[in-house]
Amino acid sequence: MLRMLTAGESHGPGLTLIIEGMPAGVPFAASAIDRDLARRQLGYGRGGRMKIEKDVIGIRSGVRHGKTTGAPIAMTVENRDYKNWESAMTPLVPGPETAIEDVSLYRPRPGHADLAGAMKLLDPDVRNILERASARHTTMRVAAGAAGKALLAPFGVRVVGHVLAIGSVEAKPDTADLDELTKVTEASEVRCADAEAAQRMMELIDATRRQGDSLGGIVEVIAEGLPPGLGHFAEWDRKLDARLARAVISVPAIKAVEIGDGFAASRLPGSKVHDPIHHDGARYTRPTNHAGGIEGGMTNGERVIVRAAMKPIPTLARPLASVDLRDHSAVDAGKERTDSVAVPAAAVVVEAAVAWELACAFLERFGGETLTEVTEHYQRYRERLSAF
Ligand code: EPS
Repeated sequence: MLRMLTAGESHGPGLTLIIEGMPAGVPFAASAIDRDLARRQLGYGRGGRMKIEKDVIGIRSGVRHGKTTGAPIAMTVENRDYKNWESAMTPLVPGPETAIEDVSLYRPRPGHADLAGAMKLLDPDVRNILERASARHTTMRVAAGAAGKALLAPFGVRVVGHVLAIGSVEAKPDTADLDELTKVTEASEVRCADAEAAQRMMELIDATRRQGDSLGGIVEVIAEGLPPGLGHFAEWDRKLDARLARAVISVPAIKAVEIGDGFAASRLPGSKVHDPIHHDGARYTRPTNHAGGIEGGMTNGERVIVRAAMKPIPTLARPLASVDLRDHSAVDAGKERTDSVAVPAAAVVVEAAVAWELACAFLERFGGETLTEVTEHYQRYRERLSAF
């Protein structure tokens, strides 16, 4: 079983990820992780913080000479901004020169974790809550996703995320080819495969930023090359769609998840929703993929398609009404430096969340101590499947 844990505050010394259960012998390149970390940092609408940070992975254990060893993999990313926040975030007891009120935040932002977290901890200073609830920690979700991709890559599995909407602007990408989609998406400042919509998205972001406001959007992740039978039909917590939904909705600001046609399927009759079954002499084929590659909680061999809706970022340059948690007086919500739109970054984070969950399901199905054993289990299944 693969498992992982992340740690780290937004303005603390750095971020940590520990992965356990990765088989030995998986080719594992820091450069591939850095590429995904850099993709997450891009995107029109990001704020000043991304000019400070340049996320670079440090591999501390579990990888030797470019391959996993079977031991826990520990990875770190430094927060360059920490040097500007040391008095606020030092793990040491602060000296008399630190004015605690200056490094605390008492004005919760509607939509952020601030108020619910303050009531949970019964602490009027929301600093401890916002530091951990910040989307900064998604850096390590992306690193975990890159590790998941490293496990899946030898089996020809690809996972690609892109932006389908920002605010009211919807994209209509006209390609289903993953190479083409990837090429256009990687060249787009909003990670959108529809160039005309991308232009309108950037105009909308500019106008929204001028008004001190923020925007959400919709991202889509496509996974290609998965064998059938990942996940399980038998029990609620082993269903792959359930696991993907949990992984994706745990990404900050994600409020809804769809598999395949999702909500739209509820408005159509069954004859327009379910994908007919054919056989071409060599394998089962499906002329359509409304199911998004998952039936009965298992992959069916088609592309897995997951969409996620992101709400607008809660920190607003023109803040909403709030209350000072020390005396309950009416105040404007706190405003820290922020992004106005992080949907392009969310496409990379959701891609990583999906890749990680698929890697977990893959290893549960074909598990082994080494990549060689996993490959043998996978190939044996493929042989049996082709005769089925
Ligand atoms: C965030 C606020 C901003 C974002 C941050 C998430 O940070 P800061 O308060 O330092 O300007 O840039 O995202 C990241 C640092 C990141 O790496 O994605 C928030 O409040 O959630």
